[in-house]
Amino acid sequence: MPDSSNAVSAQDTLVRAACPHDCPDTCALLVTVRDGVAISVRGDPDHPTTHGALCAKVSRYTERTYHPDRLLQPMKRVGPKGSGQFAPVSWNEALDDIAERLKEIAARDPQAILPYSYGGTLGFVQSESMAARFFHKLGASLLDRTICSTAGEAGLKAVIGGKMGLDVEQFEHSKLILIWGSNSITSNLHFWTYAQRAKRNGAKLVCIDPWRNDTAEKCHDHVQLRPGTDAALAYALMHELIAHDWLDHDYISQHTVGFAALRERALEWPPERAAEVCGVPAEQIRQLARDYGTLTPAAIRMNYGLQRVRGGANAVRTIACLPALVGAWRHDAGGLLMSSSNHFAANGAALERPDLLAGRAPRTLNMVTIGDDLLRPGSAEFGPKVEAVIVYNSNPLAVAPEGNKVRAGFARDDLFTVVLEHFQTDTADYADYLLPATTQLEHLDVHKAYGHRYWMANNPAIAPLGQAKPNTEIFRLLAARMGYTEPCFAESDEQIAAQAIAPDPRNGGITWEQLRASGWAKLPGAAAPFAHGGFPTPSGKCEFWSQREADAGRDPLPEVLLPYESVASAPELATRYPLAMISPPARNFLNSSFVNVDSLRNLEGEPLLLLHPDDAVARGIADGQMVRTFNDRGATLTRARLSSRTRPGQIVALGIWWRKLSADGNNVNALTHQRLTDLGNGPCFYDCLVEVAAA
Ligand SMILES: Nc1nc2c(c(=O)[nH]1)N[C@H]1C(S)=C(S)[C@@H](COP(=O)(O)OP(=O)(O)OC[C@H]3O[C@@H](n4cnc5c(=O)[nH]c(N)nc54)[C@H](O)[C@@H]3O)O[C@H]1N2
Ligand SMILES: Nc1nc2c(c(=O)[nH]1)N[C@H]1C(S)=C(S)[C@@H](COP(=O)(O)OP(=O)(O)OC[C@H]3O[C@@H](n4cnc5c(=O)[nH]c(N)nc54)[C@H](O)[C@@H]3O)O[C@H]1N2
Ligand SMILES: [Mo]
Repeated sequence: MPDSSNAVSAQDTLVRAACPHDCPDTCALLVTVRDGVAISVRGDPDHPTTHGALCAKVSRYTERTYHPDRLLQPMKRVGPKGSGQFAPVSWNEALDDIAERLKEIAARDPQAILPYSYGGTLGFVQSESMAARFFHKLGASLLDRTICSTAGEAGLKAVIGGKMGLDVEQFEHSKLILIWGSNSITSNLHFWTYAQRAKRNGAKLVCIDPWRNDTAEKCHDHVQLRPGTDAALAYALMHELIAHDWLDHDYISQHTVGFAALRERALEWPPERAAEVCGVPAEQIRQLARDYGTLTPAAIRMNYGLQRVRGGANAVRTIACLPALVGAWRHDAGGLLMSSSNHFAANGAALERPDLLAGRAPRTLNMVTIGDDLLRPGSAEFGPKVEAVIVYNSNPLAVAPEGNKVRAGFARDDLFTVVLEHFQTDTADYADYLLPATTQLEHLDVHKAYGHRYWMANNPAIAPLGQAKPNTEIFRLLAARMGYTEPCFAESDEQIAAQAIAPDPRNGGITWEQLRASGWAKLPGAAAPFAHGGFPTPSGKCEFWSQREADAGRDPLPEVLLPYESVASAPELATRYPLAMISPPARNFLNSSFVNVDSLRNLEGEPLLLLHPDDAVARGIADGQMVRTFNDRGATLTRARLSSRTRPGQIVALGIWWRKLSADGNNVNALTHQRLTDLGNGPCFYDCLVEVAAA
């Protein structure tokens, strides 16, 4: 850890970089380097959405990079799986052995090999470029990367055609902002800056969230609904918009499909009915509808928190109908933003080279069900038993649902596991080979964003530490050992980065060469993407009623689907496990990343369970006491915090702690299940019943 003063001096160099983390903000970074050491990471003051400010986590990025526990050499397992006992080996020995093992398995059936990766870095180069080429050429099982956002994506796609929305920079001009299923101060801090400006300009801010999170504390109103009931709330809002004729009839007739059918469905949802389902006062729903129908421009910042339940996609679908009804899309500062991903045109085919499959169609496994899938025997239906897993950019032992099954799967002695990592995570403890990967300061990358509209460049600031290598280089070396000779396996990171930005009008004329120098470049395109319609749906309109959904045998209108596990929808289960648990992110962690950075872990303290005082009293639990949270799938041991910031009947367990840094070697995912969302095959982390008892 560099301890020199981090005041910039004349001999320092300043490197333009980008935050790699799975967060909507994708900040522009300025890294100060002195004598080959990165001494500070700051937010670029000139980048509009970063505006010189970083979150607590990434402002400590040097602490993470130079952490004494960084993996700096390849390691081979010497103890039992899970024991975390390793001995150093050379790169040659590790790569030769891994290639031999993969060849041997592939000779039987390459689908027995599974890549497992997600959001450790969102860079195009270090995520699915060389890695995807490698697994495509191998013919390995494909991975459906569903663990975060695919339900919401499916919901948005059905109604507005894709992950597009209003420009985050416009929110300061909104007069009403609904922060729906998002704890902005924790997970979308730079949006919050715009929301605060709007507030100072007289806008009303409303947070729609089951618990009074830090963001709700600072909004004018908080609609504290039960998890998984958002579609009912949205339909009641429509009911009121229709009943009071707060509608933009001109926008509806020109740019939407299916209003008559939607109207009929919405009229089944008077506020009293939704109030019953959502557990909020009918009067509050009426007021929210009045605000939404009369304050212009009205903007919705919807985020992924509301789609981690059975009806997640349909909840997003229902909410996505609202802006068209009131014509909010006409305004630069109106409409909705969930993700800006599809404003960008990335050249996925060039990066990932699916053509290397050469006509083969390997099975696809869903990353949410890794627990079950690792424990499944081979069968005609499933295909071969999984014999090898290569994990990179992910920590499934901590983040995947039904963690006890995930652990049992990775503990299989007949499973060959390779983990590419910065640290010895919970997953790394189960590796046969643990390979040291570079961090964002040590490698090159190019990023799009899902919360703003800038392409971002990441220039390497320092040389790789120890023997660490970029993911790309590790897969390049493995490809060579497998005998893959296609020229794409010899491409440098620089050559890969240059292909990421597709030559597409959506990207304007942005090129990699320019981007590297400038650090960031904004997409062209109007602030209000749908002011004149032009939705990327089959009809070109906002589809309240979806022919595509009808053709797939599903409800052509958005549906209200209650959770798999809730008192109302699973009364039998609720007699044993009456408390609904949600587990959104802790502010100072990024999923399971940063949990091992001491200064940040100290800010979070220890794994906590927020419990309403009524529920605590009923169970004889005092504030600060250790409690056991349990259901049929598992149990955790955490400290209880009595708080009226949650509802009676609902607990909040902020995540995602490393198991091995928790009191009992378990984390919140010991309790979650592997069932999937209505559309998009996503996880249902916030659709989970439990019971709590004093430990
Ligand atoms: N500090 C920090 N920032 C992060 C992350 C992190 O771990 N830490 N993670 C990053 C990642 S990968 C993602 S996907 C995003 C996640 O950030 P968001 O997309 O904002 O999603 P969550 O944080 O999961 O949940 C946001 C809020 O939704 C609420 N919520 C839960 N269930 C429901 C529901 O049924 N209805 C409604 N209306 N609200 C509900 C939760 O209580 C929470 O306050 O943030 C990114 N940013
Ligand atoms: N209960 C519960 N579970 C959840 C969630 C929740 O809200 N509640 N949130 C879910 C969500 S939204 C998400 S997105 C997932 C996130 O799940 P993951 O994508 O697995 O995210 P992380 O836990 O941050 O783990 C990423 C790992 O990648 C490593 N890494 C980072 N950069 C690199 C690199 O360049 N190379 C290599 N080889 N490794 C690297 C990091 O060290 C880290 O250990 O978790 C999900 N799980
Ligand atoms: Mo996520």
